[in-house]
Amino acid sequence: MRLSDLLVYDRVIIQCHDNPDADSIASGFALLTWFREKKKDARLIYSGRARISKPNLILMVKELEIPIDHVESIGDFDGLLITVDCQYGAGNVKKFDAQNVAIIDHHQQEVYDIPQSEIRSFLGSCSTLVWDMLMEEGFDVNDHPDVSTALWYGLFTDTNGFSELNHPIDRDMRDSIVPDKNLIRKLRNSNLTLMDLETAGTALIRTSYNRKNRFAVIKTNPCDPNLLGYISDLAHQVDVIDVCVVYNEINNGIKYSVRSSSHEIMASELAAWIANDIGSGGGHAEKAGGFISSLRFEEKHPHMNADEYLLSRMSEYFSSFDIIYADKYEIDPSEMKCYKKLPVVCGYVKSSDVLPEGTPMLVRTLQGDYDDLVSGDDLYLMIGIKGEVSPITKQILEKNYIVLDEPFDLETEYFPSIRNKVSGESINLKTVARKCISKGEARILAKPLTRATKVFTMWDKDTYMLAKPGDYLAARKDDYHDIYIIGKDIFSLIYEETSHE
Ligand SMILES: [Mn+2]
Repeated sequence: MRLSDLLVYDRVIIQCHDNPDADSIASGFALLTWFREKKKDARLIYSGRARISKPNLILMVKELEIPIDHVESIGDFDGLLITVDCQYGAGNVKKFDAQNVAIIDHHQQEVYDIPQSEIRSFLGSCSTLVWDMLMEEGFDVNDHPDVSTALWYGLFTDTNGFSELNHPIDRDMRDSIVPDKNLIRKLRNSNLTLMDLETAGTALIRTSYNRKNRFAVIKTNPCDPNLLGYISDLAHQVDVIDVCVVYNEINNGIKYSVRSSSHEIMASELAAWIANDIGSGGGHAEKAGGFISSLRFEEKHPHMNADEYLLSRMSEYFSSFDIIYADKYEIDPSEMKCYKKLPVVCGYVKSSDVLPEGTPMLVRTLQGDYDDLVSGDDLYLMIGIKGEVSPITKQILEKNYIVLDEPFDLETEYFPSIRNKVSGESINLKTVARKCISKGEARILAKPLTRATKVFTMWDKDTYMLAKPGDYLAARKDDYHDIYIIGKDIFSLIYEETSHE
């Protein structure tokens, strides 16, 4: 769905979820501003029992002059009702009768009967989603300082001060928006109430600790989600706790923060594991978070409560995977088959075609960010079929690939981009990427895995590659310790079986 699809309606009501948070208010405010600029009769509302009462939200609404109203009813309404940061008909938003409804949200989808929906559960905030949709319409939020500050703060609060954010679109918004720093400072200093302090204290007293696997699970009473981040940051520093999960039940679901100081457990991976197929979770190696919707939870686990689920899911986690350290691991060639690489179409970009020689840049992909320096023949960026980027020299590119002068495109959630670290300018590589075809004749040994496996490769001993059951464990035929993982979805596209010769 595009925002411009919604311009057929002249009257628009934008509804935040009940007990709205900063993300919901910011998303609604940005949409309101856009619809009003398009000369629509638009208003921003919320409902439910509780009025906005948190000090930071009161300040946000006042300082940014956000015209949001609390309502009990919307009367007889024949325009368009849009629910933001929530889904029409879900338990956390009052359901009003409306002829036309749209949904803009970043939680796991739980409502399927509204055709006008834009739900991207991989994003850290609804603010990011609205920002991206506004960009698509050519609307530059930086022309509206109040909207910019609101959106930036929406993402900030929904990702525990950016510490649990991981999607490149979230990072793009964070880096391209210039918020009102002064106001942000005031908002940060009015984030918690005395009641929240007490909530944190009570939660810490009730820490439940698992000695064998060195993890802690802490439940808090309903509170601001940011409190979960603070509590987990504290627990994370305890010597005997390697991993901790802090959660509460709020806004129609389970909200949780994860921290890990074990290099064998990435917080982002554990957060996704906890959410499984009933929520979404992610973040960084050390800090991550997630959300599980009550509806999906009750469907899947009708006889469990949140405490039982989290404790059992955590215990299960520790016996759910194998670990391979490539430099010490001995593969068994007799249980593996030999494969050769098929010609695969990839993309490449000559760095100095995009930015001046010597410019420091940030390369941004779905898999993460990394820094590099623009350098003529010495730095080309290879773009793989999953949108992953790796640096390569001109010499190696020409040795291993047939280089074509044709545009390269990819169906992907995020096409890699680079950011000039001097000017801050961001460039989508889609406009400059060219095609090349691999001609590698290299042979590998591989086998599908039956259990989740973490592989620490020879080149990176700090972070692991994660395989799910069905993914392939591979080793180069000329070096049995060069072990890595190939996803099952791409394995058959890249490799074909060959004889052991
Ligand atoms: Mn949100």
